Amino acid sequence: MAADSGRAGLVISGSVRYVCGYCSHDVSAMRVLISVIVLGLLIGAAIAAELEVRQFDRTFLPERLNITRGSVVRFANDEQFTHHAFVDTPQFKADTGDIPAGQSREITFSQAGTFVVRCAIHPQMKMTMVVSEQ
Ligand SMILES: [Cu+2]
Repeated sequence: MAADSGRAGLVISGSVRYVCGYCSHDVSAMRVLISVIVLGLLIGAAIAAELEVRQFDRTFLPERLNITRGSVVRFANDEQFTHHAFVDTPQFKADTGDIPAGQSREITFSQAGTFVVRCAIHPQMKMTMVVSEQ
């Protein structure tokens, strides 16, 4: 890198640090920024994964999930046959309809409370959704 380009190595504390030619920011600062973005995406994915219930082996996984009111929970059918998910209580009712093999449907839990989610096709399938106020 030519010294007269204005992007020459900058000597700080005896080590050479280069400046990005596009944005003039220190490259090591860019690395930190990229790391923060990647970490944010990973955390975002982890949070999103928490609001997913999988249907497998004729069970809901997890069998109990704590969420806040207004959360959208995705019910994903990992099995080779159709499942379903519904809540039918005086306070809150929701129904995904049939969920074909390999597909998913969402329910928005708009009411706080503790609700049993069931599959209309397999009566033994149930899980508990604990919905707290935000
Ligand atoms: Cu089922």
